[in-house]
This record gives sequence, structure tokens and C-alpha cells, in this order.
Amino acid sequence: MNEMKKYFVPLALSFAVTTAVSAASTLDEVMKERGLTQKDLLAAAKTYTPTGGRDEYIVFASGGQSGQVIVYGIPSMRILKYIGVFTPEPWQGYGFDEESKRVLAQGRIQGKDITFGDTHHPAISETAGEYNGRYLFINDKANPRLAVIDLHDFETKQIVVNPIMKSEHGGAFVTPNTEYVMEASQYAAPLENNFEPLSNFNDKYRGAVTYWKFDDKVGRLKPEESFSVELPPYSQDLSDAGKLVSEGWSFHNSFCSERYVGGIESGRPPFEAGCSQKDTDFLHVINWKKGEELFKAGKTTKINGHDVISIKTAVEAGMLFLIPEPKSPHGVDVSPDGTHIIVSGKLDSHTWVYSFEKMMAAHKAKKYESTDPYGIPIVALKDALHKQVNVGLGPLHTQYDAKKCVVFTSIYVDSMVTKWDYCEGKVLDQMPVHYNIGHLMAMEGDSVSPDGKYLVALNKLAIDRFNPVGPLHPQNHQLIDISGDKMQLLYDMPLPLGEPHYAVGIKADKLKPGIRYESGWDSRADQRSEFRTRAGREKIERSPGKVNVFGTLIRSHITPEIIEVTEGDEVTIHLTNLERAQDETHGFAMYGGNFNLSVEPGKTSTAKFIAEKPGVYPYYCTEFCSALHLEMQGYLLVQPKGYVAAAKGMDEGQKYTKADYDKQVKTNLDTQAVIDSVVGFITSHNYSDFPTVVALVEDATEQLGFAGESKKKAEEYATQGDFQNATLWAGQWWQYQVKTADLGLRAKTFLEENGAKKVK
Ligand code: K7E
Ligand code: CUA
Repeated sequence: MNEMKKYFVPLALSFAVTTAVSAASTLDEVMKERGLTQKDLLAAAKTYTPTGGRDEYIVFASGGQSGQVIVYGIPSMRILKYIGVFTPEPWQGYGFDEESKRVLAQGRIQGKDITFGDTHHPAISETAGEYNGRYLFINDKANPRLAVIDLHDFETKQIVVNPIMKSEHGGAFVTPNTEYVMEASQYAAPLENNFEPLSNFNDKYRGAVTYWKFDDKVGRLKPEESFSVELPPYSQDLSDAGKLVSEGWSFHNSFCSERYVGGIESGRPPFEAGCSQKDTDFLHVINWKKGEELFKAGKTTKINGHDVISIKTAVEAGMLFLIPEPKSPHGVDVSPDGTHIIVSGKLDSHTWVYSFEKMMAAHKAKKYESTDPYGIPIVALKDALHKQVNVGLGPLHTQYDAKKCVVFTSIYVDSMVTKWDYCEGKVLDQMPVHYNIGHLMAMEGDSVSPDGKYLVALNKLAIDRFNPVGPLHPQNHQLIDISGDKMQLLYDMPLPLGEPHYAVGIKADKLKPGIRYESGWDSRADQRSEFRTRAGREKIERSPGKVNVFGTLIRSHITPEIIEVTEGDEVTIHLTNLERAQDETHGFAMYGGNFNLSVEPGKTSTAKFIAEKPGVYPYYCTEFCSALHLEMQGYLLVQPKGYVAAAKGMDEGQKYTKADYDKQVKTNLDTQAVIDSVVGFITSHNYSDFPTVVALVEDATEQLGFAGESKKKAEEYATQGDFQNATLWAGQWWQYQVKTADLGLRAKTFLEENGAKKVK
């Protein structure tokens, strides 16, 4: 009992510690002391989420130059996770275990490892135009790549490299049933991976849009079922898929349709001058369903082994045409009902609303004003335009409200959001943001039924909004309440990881992430690992020059705890986390080893290295997983070549006697009494009505089972009079009891705090 108290009293105390923020105890006093207004309090009340509370929406924001994805909740704006995508991320073991290294290796560019990514546009998989919450896609602008993240475990599963592009901005955008994930190029280059002088720009440089086939059942993109459409070298910018009436079509805007090539160093005007001369650029309209037919009929050209529909073929099939769009546009956004498409010109204060019905009528009637230099027909602006609306200087992106006809457009130069009606063409409200907004994002904003409610302004500059942290500032995501007629600013969130270009927000209850893997799971390949190891089956296999370790992790030991290898051996350590309990992740790191495994319950992960130098290499668990976490340790001993071990037992520090054994057993019996009383409390309440408690009880029962096994070993050694081993095993028995009690107490507290009822 005393031993128990020693352990549990500090634990109990830690709950009682609260930080005294201020002496003020009434709302009025706090307001006065912190200088808060009624408006501030209202905003706080709309975002503050008490402990244990959940968010209504989950946001996936691109991590910009970090090459990652940032996950946060709305309205709390609490960051929940960074997902390693194109860049190694050690906490998740991403790029530090063999399984995830294979994913990153899929992203090699022409054989070279690329560990940087410029993530831009995340997209959630859809069913009938609604977010289904199963997969997330995101693109890399710098090296045209797409990644697939499984929202069952929030892990990156696949990276595909675009076979023909050298730059990419118009991805990832999904078609309404996630048949395809679209990716449009940005800076034109030869589609083949060869050299062409810039003097051949018009003839040999090209843009393209790739339609990556997605297999929803296995959750992977299928390169062999994917195709591209060749496009002129116009710097295609963003994409969006048609929906409902416009389903089957995709839209891609572009800038620099001047096809200007800079060269400031040799006295030529720079790109920015030459790329903004014309009053209009081109909106590309493509029938991807027709493209799919042509691809299946073999009407493609192979470039770098990839199927490409040429401009000529696309034009002849009537699946590609252009429409003038405002100068240097950015963003193309299809309305939820698919009837309208909004494009903003960065260098025009007008936003242009196109009618899908009108453009289709002109296209069907072959009513074109001309063709571009590549023979692509151009529908006249007047034959496709619904409205031009003056929304502010430097409009970029548009998001749709739940209310019909209502949209929000980001205004970069004026640093504001304009709320307007695209049916009537009138401005409804404007609100300043801080500062220079890029994208904006409404809840479920890309779906056929946006929720409205909240809008996030993804601002490019933060300037004076936060405590200064040096010349490199965080980004500023501002949460805006859009449920009323007037927009209301609620919260500023600094994002210090990279520049999130775009984000998508999904209703939280659509996500169904797991809390554990099936036992022995290779999470990156989504299958049972061939290196799965079960309790008691741990082993070390040796062959010349190679050592393979099949180990396990469970509170609070790594099996094996001693690994002996020889200098020069290639060592592979496979570790399976035997835990079933929620949040019981174990890590694995070693002196001199540039790896960290994150082994979540059920997972099998692998570390691999060459034991180059003789020496002693401690290893340990890197997650504070239990009270005896620090003891979750071991040694890798790298013996010099030809080393012969002396015949000598373990030189341990402490010798134990029968008295030590009896003392430990007494402690254990006292501990068991505590456990019994906690169990009594739990079982006398309606605990089975609380899934959290049921899980804790399962975990506790498992730990208690292990305690029983150790007890048996201790007693066997005691019978033989080996009190050294008997005492040590009795100690292990107690360790399992402590874990059991820890879980039991957590369950008891939960029941007390959540109004459990006494049943017997
Ligand atoms: Cu920053 Cu969509 Cu690349 Cu606009 S993008 S701002
Ligand atoms: Cu496992 Cu610390």
C-alpha cells in the first residue's frame, strides 16, 4: 500500500495544479484587466472549446514549403496534427523507418531523392460531389507530384510523380466521384525530359493537365489508367471539376498566354512585364469524360511511357476549347450546382462569372470567335459571360456560401474579403483581413452543398498581428463567422510551418479514423507486415553479415533488450507494438542511428542500419508511455570482428535475498487490494455504457493477465530457492500491477466525472 501511495500521490496532485492566470474572478474584472470588449467576448465564446470539447469541422491545410499537411479544428483553431507528406517528419517516423522510406522513394525525380515539397492544394475524396472523408490528396508545385493520404490513419500512403510536367500548380482537384484527381501544369517545358532552347518555346514547350485515375477500393492512384491532355504553353494555373449539370467537364485558368520569355539579365523586360500585356488570358474548358473515351480507345501518344491526348486530337473530338478570362487570373471556382464558373483577374478589379449553359450552347453550335495559335477554338466572352462584378483590387479566389448565389472572394491587394451575390452581381459586405489574403475557405466549400457558417482567410502576411519572432513571420489564418449578414472576425491563428496556400474543411463526424492497427500492420503498405512478431515469439536471426531482429514493444520493455552484433553487420530491427490501448505509442531510437520509429498500437515498423563501428549503443523508447518509460531501454553491442566473449555471467549491481522477495510480495499483495477496490467500484457502476471505460478496462485486464504470468515465474524461482530471479520477477509482477491500477484509476475518475450510476 505504501509503495502504491508513493506512486499515486504525485499523480493525484498533478491533477490539482492549476495555473493562476490572474486574481480577477469575475467576467467584468477579467475584461477590465485584459482590455476586452463585448465584441471580443462574443468572438471568444464562439471559438473557445473547453477541455475535452470537440470541433465541428476539421481542416486540412497545405503546409506550403514544409511539404506537409496541417490539420486543425474549427472553431477552436487548435492544431491537431502535421502530416508528413513530401518531407521526412521524425515524430511520425516518416522517412525514418523503412516502411515510410519506401513511400518517399516513390517521389524520386529522375532517380533523385527529393525531400522538399511545396504543397499547395489539398482535396478531399468525394462521392456524388459530397466530401466522403476517406482520402486526402495534395500536390507539390516544385516537383510535380501528388500524394494520397488515408484519413483512416492520417498517413501518407502513395506519392506519384507526374511523368511529363516540370512544374505543377493546378492540383489536386477531384472529379465528383473521385474518378480522377486532376493536376495541371504551370511553367511550360518540353513534355519529354529533354533539352530545348527557349527559342523553340512556342513549338516545343507545352502545358498539360493530367487525370490521375483513383481506385477508391484500394485507396491508390493508378498510373497505368491515367492520362493527360496536351495544352499550349500558357502557364495553366488552377483547376476545378464541373459538377451536376457540368459534370464531366473540367476548367483550368491560365496566365501568361502571351507566351513571353523573360531574360532580365540580358536586358529583356522581365517575365512580369511580358506576362501581363494582354487584357485577357484563357480559361480552358475540357471534357474529361470524352478524354477518358479517347484514352481507352488508344487515341493517345506515349510520352515518357505515359498516355497523352494531343491538342489536335482533343480539338477534333470537340473536347477542348478556350474562353477569354480577366487579365492574369488566379482561381477558377465552379458553383455548387455546377451552373456557373467564377474567375478573378489579379490585375483586374472585376471578377467574371461565366454561365456553363451559355458556353455549352456556343460550343455545341460551333460558334467560335477564332482559334488560338494551336488551333484551339475560342468561344467569345460575350457568349459565355453571365456578369462582371467589381469586387475590389486584386481578387483571387472565390468560395461559395450555403445560401444560393452568395460567394466570398479574397481580395489580395486591398487585404479584404468581399461577400457578393453572383446571380445579381452586387456586393453585399466587405471586411478587412490581415494581411494580403490568398485563398479563403468555407466549410465543405468545394462540395455540391457548402455549409457556410465559417470562413478562413489564409493570409500571406501577418506583419503586426503576433509577438515578433524575427524576420520570418508565421502565416495568419483568420476565422470569420459568416452565418449572419455581416462577416465577423473571430480569431487569428499563427501557422508557423510554411505557407498554406489552400485548405479544405470537412464536417468532423464524416471522419472515422481508427485508434489502433490490426496486429502486426505495415501501415504504409496497408497490409499485415511479414515481420509481424507476436508476444513470446521474439527472435534474432543471423546470417553472414546480417542480423535480423524480430522484436516487440509493450509497457515498459523492448524485447529483445540486448542485441549483440559484429562490426560491419547489416542490422534490421522489426518492432511490433503489442498494445491494444488507445494512445499507447512506443518509439525507438538509438545512439548514432539516424532513425526514430513511431510504433502505434498494432503497428510493425523497421529500422535498418550498418553497425559500422564497434561500441556500445543504448537504445530506448522515445514516447513517454508509462511510469517506467525511462526504463524502456536496451543495448546494441557492436563487437569488434573476431571478438570472443569471456565466460563470465552478468555483472549486476544488486543481489537479492528471501527477505527482499518477501518484501516485494507483500507490496504486491497490498497493491492487489487497491486494484480489487478499484475494480469493485467500476463493476458496481454502469461502466459498460461508457466505451472509453470499456476500452480502459480491457487494457487493464490485459495488463493484469501479464502480472499473473510474472507472478507465476516469481513463485517458480522462489520454490527453487533462486531469490535473485524470484525477486526480479516479483518486481515485474508489480510493474504490471501498477499499469493495471493506473488504468483502473483513470476509468474510475472518468466514471465519477461523467455521472456513472451505481448498479449494484
Ligand atoms: Cu497560393 Cu492556390 Cu498556389 Cu492562390 S495559390 S494564393
Ligand atoms: Cu514505450 Cu516509452
